[in-house]
Amino acid sequence: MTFEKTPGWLDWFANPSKPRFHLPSGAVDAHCHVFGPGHQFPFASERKYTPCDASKEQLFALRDHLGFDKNVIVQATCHGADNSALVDALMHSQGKARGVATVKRAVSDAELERLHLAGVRGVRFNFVKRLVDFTPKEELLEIAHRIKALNWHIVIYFEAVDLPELWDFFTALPTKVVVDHMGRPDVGLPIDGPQFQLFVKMMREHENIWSKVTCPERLSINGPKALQGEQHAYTDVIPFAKYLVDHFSDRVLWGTDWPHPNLKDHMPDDGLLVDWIPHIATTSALQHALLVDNPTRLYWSD
Ligand code: 0GY
Repeated sequence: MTFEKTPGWLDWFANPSKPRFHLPSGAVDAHCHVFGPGHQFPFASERKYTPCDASKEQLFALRDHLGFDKNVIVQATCHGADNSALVDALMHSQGKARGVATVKRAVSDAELERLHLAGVRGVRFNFVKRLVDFTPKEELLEIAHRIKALNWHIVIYFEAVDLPELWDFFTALPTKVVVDHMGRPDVGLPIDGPQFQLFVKMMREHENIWSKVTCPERLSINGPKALQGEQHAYTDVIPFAKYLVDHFSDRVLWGTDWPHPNLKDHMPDDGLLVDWIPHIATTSALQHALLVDNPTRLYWSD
């Protein structure tokens, strides 16, 4: 089957630079995706966008080029609850990838067991309205209790403006909970203002809640301007990510978000994204926690 990309869709950056920042041995890219390829793993009929292809081979080549040791591959919404492309990537990773799946309430125990054997260690609940249709919270809670038995965790994706309404649900989840992209703060607002501090409060009061300090290219208002020969880009996102790394160093993760779905203005050079890391994790101890210890504990504890 062939698919027409969503008009204006930006393809991933084909020749990323070699990072100047040397990743520590054992580093994990803890948030990335595979898309199709569509002829092998068709995109879901309920998808809100049709991406370019981004195969497991291309992901593994990027991993090696950037200097990562492993990947955590997160089910992208364009594949709905069909985890075939994810499972195929995990099975071909030689133990170097773990996964976060999307499942529906009707998923069987045998299917959960199959996903576990392939390397899945979590499920993703998505609340970003432009990406998914609404799923009733009681269904999600039922899934949460079933996957708890497998010692999996839950990845949640939402916009910062929706946190007040979702707070009670998130804070009642029975597993470890990992928030995508710092809960998508508006980085034009002050770091000590009510929006970001509500997120900080959730992490402070709930020690089961972790955060990915990811996606400066998605959250930045300034954009990549400083990429032109400057030291680093996305400077407006740095204080937010650094705050979380400094305050919750044992509950933060970092990932590229390759192949960067739904970027409208520019596509980042993944090598330069890696060069952003030492600006948010400013000591080798913090870098080791962020890139090695935390993801290894969460995804490779067995
Ligand atoms: C991300 C962010 C986005 C998309 C998805 O699964 C997805 O479709 O996660 C987005 O559009 O903000 O984490 O890759």
